[in-house]
Amino acid sequence: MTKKRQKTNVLVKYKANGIEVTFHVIADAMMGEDEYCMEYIGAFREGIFRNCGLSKKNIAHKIESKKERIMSKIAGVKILVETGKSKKVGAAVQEALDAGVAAQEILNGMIDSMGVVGEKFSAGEIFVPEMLIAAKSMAKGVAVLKPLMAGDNSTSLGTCIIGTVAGDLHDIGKNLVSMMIESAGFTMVDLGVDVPDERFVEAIKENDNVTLVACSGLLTTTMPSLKSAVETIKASGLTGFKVIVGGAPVTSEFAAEIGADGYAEDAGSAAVKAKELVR
Ligand code: B12
Repeated sequence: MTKKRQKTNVLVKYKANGIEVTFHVIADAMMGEDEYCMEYIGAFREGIFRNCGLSKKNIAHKIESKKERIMSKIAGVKILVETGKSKKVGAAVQEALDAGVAAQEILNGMIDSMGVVGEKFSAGEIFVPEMLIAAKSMAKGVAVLKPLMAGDNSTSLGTCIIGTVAGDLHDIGKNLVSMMIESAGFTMVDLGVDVPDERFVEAIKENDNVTLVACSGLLTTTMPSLKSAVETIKASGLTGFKVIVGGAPVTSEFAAEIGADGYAEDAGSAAVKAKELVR
C-alpha cells in the first residue's frame, strides 16, 4: 500500500484488485469532493482514518461543509423558482451543478418548489400570474438539466406520442415525463397542451411505429378529458401501441377504470413503466 498527499486530495492505494479505485474515491470524498462519501466511509471507516492521517472530527467537518454547500445551492435554486426569477434560474442551476450537486437533486428541489407554489395558490397568497412565472422559471432550470438527464436513447423502443389533454394547460410534468421516456429509448412526438382527443388519433396515424401514447392531466376538472382521450384512442381501431396516463390527480385505479394500459406516479417511474408496456 502507498499513501500520498496532494494539495487537497489524499490518494490511498491498495494493491488488491478493485479496492484501489474505491479507496481513491473515499479519499476524494473525505476532502469534500464526493457528496456520497458517507456511504463509503461507513464501510471503510477504520482503515481510511488510519491511512489518511485525518481525525474523525476533521472528516466530519469536511462532510458537513460539503453538505451545507449543496443544501445552500439547492435552496438558492428553489427560492428563484418559487419567486419566479426566470432570468436567474438557469445560472443558479449551472452554479449548483458546478458545485457538484446532482442534476436529480436540483430537479427534485424545483419540483418541491412547485408544490410550495401550489400551496400558496391554494391559500390565496399568490395568483395565476405568479404560478405562471414560477412555471416559466422551472422550465429554464429544466432546460439546463435536460442534456444531463437524457440518457442513452440509441435503442429505439418506437415512437411515443405525448400530450396534455383537452382543457388543461399544465405542461411541466408532461415535459419531464417526455424527457425521461425519451431517455428510455423512445422517439418523442409532443403534441403540447390542451390536446383534443382526435389529435392523439391523428398523430398515431401520422407517425411511424407508434408504440406508446402518453396522456397527462393535472386538474380534477380535466380527468374526464383523460377518460375521453383514452376512449377515443381505443375506439379508433388503431393497434400496436399502449396508452399510459398520469398527472397529480390520477391514480392507478382511475387509470384502470378509464381503460388505460398503464399509469405512473412520476417521470422516473413513467420511463420504467413505458419500457415495461412495450416489451
Ligand atoms: C404551475 C401551475 C400552473 C401554471 C401551469 C404552467 C405550465 N406551463 O405548466 C398555470 C398558471 C398555467 C396554471 C393554471 C391553472 N391552474 Co395550476 N398549478 C400549477 C402548479 C403550481 C404546479 C404544477 C406543476 O408543474 N407541478 C410540478 C410537476 C413536476 O408535477 P406534475 O405536473 O404533477 O407532474 C408529475 C406527475 O404528476 C407525473 N405526470 C404528469 N403528467 C404525466 C403523464 C404521464 C403519462 C405520466 C405517466 C405521469 C405524469 O409525472 C410528473 C413528473 O414527476 C400546481 C400545484 C401543484 N402542486 O402541482 C397548480 C395546480 C395544478 N393548478 C391548479 C389550478 C386550480 C389551476 C387553474 C384552474 C387556476 C385558475 N383559477 O385559473 C388554472 C387552470 C388552467 C388550465 N386550463 O390548465 C390546481 C389544481 C386543483 C385541482 N385539484 O384540480 C393546483 C393543484 C394548485 C392548487 N393547489 O390549487 N397552473
